[in-house]
Amino acid sequence: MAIQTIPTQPFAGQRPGTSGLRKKVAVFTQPRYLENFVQALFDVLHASGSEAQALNGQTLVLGGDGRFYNRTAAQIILKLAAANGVARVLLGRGGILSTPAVSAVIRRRQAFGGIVLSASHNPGGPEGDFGIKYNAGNGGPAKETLTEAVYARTQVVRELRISDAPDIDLDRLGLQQLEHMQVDVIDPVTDYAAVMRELFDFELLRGMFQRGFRVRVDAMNAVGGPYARAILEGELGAPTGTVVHAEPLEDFGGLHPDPNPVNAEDLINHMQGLDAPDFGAAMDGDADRNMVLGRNFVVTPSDSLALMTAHARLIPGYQGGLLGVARSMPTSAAVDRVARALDLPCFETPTGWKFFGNLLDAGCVSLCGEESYGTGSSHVREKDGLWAILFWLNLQGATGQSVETLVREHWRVHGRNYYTRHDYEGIAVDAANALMTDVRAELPALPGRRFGSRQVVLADDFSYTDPVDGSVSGQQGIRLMFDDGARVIFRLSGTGTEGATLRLYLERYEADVAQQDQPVQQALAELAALAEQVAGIRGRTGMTGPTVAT
Ligand code: VG1
Ligand code: CO
Repeated sequence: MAIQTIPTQPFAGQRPGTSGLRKKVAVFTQPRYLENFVQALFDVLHASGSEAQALNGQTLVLGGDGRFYNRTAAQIILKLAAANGVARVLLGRGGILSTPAVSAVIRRRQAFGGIVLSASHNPGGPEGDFGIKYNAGNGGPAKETLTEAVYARTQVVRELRISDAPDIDLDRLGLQQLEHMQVDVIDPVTDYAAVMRELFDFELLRGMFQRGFRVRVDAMNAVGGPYARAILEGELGAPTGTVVHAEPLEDFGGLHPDPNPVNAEDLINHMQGLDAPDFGAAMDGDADRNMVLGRNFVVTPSDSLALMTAHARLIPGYQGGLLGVARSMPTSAAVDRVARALDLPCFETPTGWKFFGNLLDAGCVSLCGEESYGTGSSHVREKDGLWAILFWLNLQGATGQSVETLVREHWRVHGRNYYTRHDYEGIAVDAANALMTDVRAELPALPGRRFGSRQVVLADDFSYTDPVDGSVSGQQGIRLMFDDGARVIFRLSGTGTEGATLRLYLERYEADVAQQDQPVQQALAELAALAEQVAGIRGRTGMTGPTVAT
């Protein structure tokens, strides 16, 4: 066993996006591609300064969503860590840890940081995507200053420090030695389950299952399976089979673990019909996203956040009330109305969980959410799929009401924010950039302009100044806001690996209960047409409509 110094050449394009570095497996498996990125990360973490204390002698957490290349990548990272002065790695057994579990382990064990191996909701398998993300000592995704420093370092990295020791046994719990570094293989669920026990009324949930409350959780052959099984079926007594597609598979069994009504069609089908369970839910590849459904009823993520905010005091972990709430800019303003009613501070951040970190750390907010099926709280620094599922279960238990009744009552009290996201996938990068540039150029001329019954009151490119550290993030999405509260937002995805994806977010408010039951796409058709008029999406992309509408 020896530590080697190996020369390397920089790769172009190793800039992390909305959530870490994501590339095709074929890109990641090139010799030294992963090594370069991780070495660059370690170099930056070694550098002294306010951003990061030295990595030497520290503990890191390591785990991933189990997709293709997860195990190989874990071995490589361990050997790099051992050669770069890391004292100890807490590794999820089999290289497995969900994203929220990494966050929980970092926080509970006061680790220096952690590495998540996941491309989250992106497809897996040899033809699919792989990803890597660094989380800091607060358990949350690295801030942009750090990811930019890592990117800069990848462009000049010339040397790798790596051990030539044999692979460790990823599946054997307990301590192993790699050079001077200790590898502690831990059960992936234990720490996470302890956090859930502190937040929810497990007695109440056990009683629900005893009385025959029926749940179907679709883990989509991804990493959420072992967590949902251990907690729902193991600890709470839900019948075996409550969690389906529960085995994490390297290619997700061909499923696309991006829970939305399109990809989770099987779950949607099960939730319809006379014999449907009381409650259904799905998680994504790394188990940080959630989709929740009642019998014959799909909950929009933005509504989910609003309802959680409204009812938080019914949940033990939040019975003292919330400090405040935050949502990403494109997320609907449903939660804003609840926050106003409860007199809670409400923050609007750019897309990506990393922007919630400072607000959570500073005690400004307790709940956060994104329209992309992500909700979470101050218990970790990631969005958390199973947490959201347990929250909704606890809420149903505490109120005795069904999902549909809860949501409809919410609309009656607060009004309904009709909401949809249209994704145009696989657009030529140049065409997507040109669209954004051209719409941006039109912005000064838009305020005051009428489109049918609506008038534009604000047209800008969202820029965010972090209230805690004052950092500024510009060009976070083009938004058109109208005099009736409606919004149209254009944004390019920062998680894709092929071409560009345009996301078009549409929202309008409906206070009239008699008007709250329209099909969503119909209710927003006028806004979709307006967006087309402003941006000319069809002409520019040659597409006749969105790839997916959720
Ligand atoms: C998407 C979502 C964003 C989410 C991000 C990571 O980003 O829109 O809300 O935070 O994915 O989620 P983008 O840049 O493609 O729109 V996950 O579960 O993929 O880590
Ligand atoms: Co995810």
